[in-house]
Amino acid sequence: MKIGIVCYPTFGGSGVLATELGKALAQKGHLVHFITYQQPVRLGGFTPNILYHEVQVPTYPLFDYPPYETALASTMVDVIKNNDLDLLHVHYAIPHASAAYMAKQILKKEGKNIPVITTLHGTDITLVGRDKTYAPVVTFSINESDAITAVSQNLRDETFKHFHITKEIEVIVNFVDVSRFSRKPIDAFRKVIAPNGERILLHASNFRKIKRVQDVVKIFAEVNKQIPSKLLFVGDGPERSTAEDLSRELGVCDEIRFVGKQEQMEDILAIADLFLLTSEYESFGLAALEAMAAGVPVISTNAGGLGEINIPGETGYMADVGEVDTMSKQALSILQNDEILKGFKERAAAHAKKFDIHNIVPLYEKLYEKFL
Ligand code: GMT
Repeated sequence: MKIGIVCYPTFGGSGVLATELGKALAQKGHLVHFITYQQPVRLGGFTPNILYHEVQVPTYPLFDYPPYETALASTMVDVIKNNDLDLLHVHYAIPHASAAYMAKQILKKEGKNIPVITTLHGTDITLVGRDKTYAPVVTFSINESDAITAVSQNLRDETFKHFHITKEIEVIVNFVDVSRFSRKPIDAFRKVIAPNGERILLHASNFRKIKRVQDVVKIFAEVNKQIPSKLLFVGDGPERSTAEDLSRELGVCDEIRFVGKQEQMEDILAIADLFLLTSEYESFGLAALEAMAAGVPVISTNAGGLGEINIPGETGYMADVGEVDTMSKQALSILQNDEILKGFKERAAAHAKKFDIHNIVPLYEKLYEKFL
């Protein structure tokens, strides 16, 4: 098949998932065309069967806001026509689903039918998409998609709750390439972070308000009172400085490292003992799944779809949003004993296998085949 994939090219979960999907499809012999404003971060170097088309947005003094959606729709038309694509798969509704609708209508006038599949990822529905400045367009363009998928049962339910959706939404859960994350820890790296064999806790996100990164610092401060430990913060975003301020206030800044955006998550996860995800909402929590695949147990909130991946007492624990004390105790109960930690690590890795790329990608292929 010749498949167009549209996504955000950044470190966010939707872009990561879309890129990994494209790479997996290309490996299976499909021809994949990425249409994005920048090369997706997880794309890596040259891969046969993958082409990348950059959306250029020309500026003009009149534009206070350059019309990205128009440029995207026009690029879609160009790529679909000139490469005779079979279908277009857009990730994250805003503005990809509406740009795809526009491209589809243009191509229809020229006698080409291009099926559009929209995958909903989370904040496109639960946060941004619900804002009334976007909601009518989001509702319309989701309904106009030929197929709609959501990355968790919870997100499917939320979509029906908040939008008037007239079509079925298929749940195709997020996936992880388990083989990529089953890495041996690099000893030298572990020693740099935890020179005296301290436990390593980890949080990775885009540091938006929804992630509640201050809770991560508070949990760590409690854990650190009882167990020699270090905290790694991976990623960057608006709340990073708040987290840094809090770590100084709580006297744990020397035990915390902010390492910024990182591409080699598998190497970082390989040295970690516990992953913390304190979000107010997660449609799925791909970062937590990647942690589990690397054999790292997860302490998370029970918000959104997190309960669909984190099994309390097996792969980690969950607590209500903001329940910092509970999450600190849960973290300690896992980290205090080597044998207990080992058990959680093994079960987390075993559970992640259910979400392995080889189990989930065929579900997308099956969906695509319906339109050929
Ligand atoms: O978490 C973010 O803020 C990034 C966001 C995105 O769209 O890039 O992630 C969403 O999509 C991921 C992949 O499907 C999910 O694993 C995340 O849970 C989801 N984030 C939220 O729902 C907040």
